[in-house]
Amino acid sequence: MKNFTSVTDVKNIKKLVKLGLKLKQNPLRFKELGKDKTLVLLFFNPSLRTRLSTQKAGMNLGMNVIVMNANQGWKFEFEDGVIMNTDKAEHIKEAAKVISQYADIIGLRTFPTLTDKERDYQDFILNKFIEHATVPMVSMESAILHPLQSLADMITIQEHKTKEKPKIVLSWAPHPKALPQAVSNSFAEWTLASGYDLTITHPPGYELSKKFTKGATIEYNQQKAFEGADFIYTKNWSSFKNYGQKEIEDASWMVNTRKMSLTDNGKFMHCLPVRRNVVVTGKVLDSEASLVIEQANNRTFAAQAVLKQLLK
Ligand code: AN0
Ligand code: CP
Repeated sequence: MKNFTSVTDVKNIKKLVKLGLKLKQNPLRFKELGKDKTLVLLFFNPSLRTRLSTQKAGMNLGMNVIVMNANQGWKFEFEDGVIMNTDKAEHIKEAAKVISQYADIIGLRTFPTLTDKERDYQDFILNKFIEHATVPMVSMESAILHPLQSLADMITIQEHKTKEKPKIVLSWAPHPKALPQAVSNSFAEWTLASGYDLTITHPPGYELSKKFTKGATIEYNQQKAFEGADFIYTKNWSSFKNYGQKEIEDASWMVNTRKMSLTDNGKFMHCLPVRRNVVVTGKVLDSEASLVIEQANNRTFAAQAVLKQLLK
């Protein structure tokens, strides 16, 4: 593995999930592996889980970790050949090479514009970093994917599934803000690559990019989708087609205990942060069926598995 940006960077998903579970049993087992190595984490956007769990993962492997709020440094220019006479003080060409001299691995969080679909779906900023960095890069949520979240989700599903091929439902839910499609794209590509049975349910107009959902069943009736499900993964996303827009404001899509009762004793999942009583009722979040805290816990071991592979 050269970089970690998508499930397509992973040779063997099952093995990586197993490694995560092994590291969970004994997080400090490879404490020597990262000795005198430096992990630099750059955040262009807010984070609680990714920031702390990736830092913790590096520390568990014995690495030194430097975390930077990238918006507080010089403003970067990403375009080639421009006359740099605006507010952008530093070109990515120098910046990525400079950071690479201080780092053995670089992590990057960069959200989409939600206005420039082409730029976002090229994963422009992440790929500019990859182009100019000279060390491995780890996506800590890019414009279109969130692979560390999805790996943690696959670890969580592995721990809780009672069938070889569980029925997994990815359900759109309401949210006051237009959000990225990254978590949903990523969850779809990882569940499908893992060979699971995936149903995606959302109001018409919220179809995700086919690039990540090929092989999934699309069901516009949320209640029908929930029937017999083993896992309900809830997330809001803005429209892909009508790019970055909110199509409807339908509170009836909130997940509640009545909908959960249609499942086959299904577990509830969400990447967090989650808006209580908008996306899902507090009752579901506080119920035995909720895996959200364990998902967040598994972020450490997912990141540790990835960093371990990259350090090798
Ligand atoms: C972000 C998103 O939807 O991509 C981060 C989730 C991990 N969520 C919010 O901005 C609320
Ligand atoms: N799930 C997740 O990535 O959370 P943060 O945005 O807090 O990192």
